[in-house]
Amino acid sequence: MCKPSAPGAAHAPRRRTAPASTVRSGGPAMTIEVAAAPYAFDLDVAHAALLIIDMQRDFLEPGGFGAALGNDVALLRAAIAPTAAVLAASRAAGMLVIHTREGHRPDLSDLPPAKRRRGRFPVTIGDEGPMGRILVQGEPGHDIIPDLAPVAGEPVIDKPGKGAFWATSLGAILANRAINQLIVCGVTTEVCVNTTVREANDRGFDCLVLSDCTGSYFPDFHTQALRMITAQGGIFGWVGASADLLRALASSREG
Ligand code: C5J
Repeated sequence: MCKPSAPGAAHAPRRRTAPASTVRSGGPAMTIEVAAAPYAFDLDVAHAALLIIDMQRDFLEPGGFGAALGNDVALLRAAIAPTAAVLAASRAAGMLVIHTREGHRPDLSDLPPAKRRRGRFPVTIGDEGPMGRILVQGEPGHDIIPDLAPVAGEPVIDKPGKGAFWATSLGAILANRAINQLIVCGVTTEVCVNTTVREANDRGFDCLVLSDCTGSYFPDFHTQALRMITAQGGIFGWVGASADLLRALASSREG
């Protein structure tokens, strides 16, 4: 049983052999303890993936769709530097990295009319926006921001909904790689991050959400969305800080 531990509290990560029940296939695995709430997360690098949700130009860049709706993109951009550090460390550790993008086919055949109508905005999904057609695959605004661009071999999941599992091949990709833990970064905390974590939880994944690698246009939603994850003993998963994950990954590299 892990002891409660505060994210951000500096300590040397402990290594332990994971019970076989925490591993989907293969034998026992070495895990590294990452400080988190509501208690430490036992990271099993060989069976974990970094999942970066919707770090797209339209949500994060000044002049994108999010900004055009009057949102302060600086609130989301604060997550870029910590996520870039986690991305680099995850690649160095050989962890599977998966990126997602919210968007729709150019013919909009996968865009539910209800989603298009919602908000009664003057310009909406599929319309011409500041960075091409809004949330349409292939348009500049749909791209992942350059700081977090995927590299060859990293799956990019195009998702038509808020959750990354719905109507995508994410579940199959994770099953084929025997992944049972997800380190989750991205935007926005209360929408696509939260929806994906809930989907993952129901599918049996342990999720560690990094508080400083996620963001919302509404700071109170960010705080409450993270609280919802860790409430009731971690009803949807764990919340930690990137510094603690980086420390744990560094310790695993040291052998
Ligand atoms: C939203 C998302 N907020 N990626 N999308 O519409 O969270």
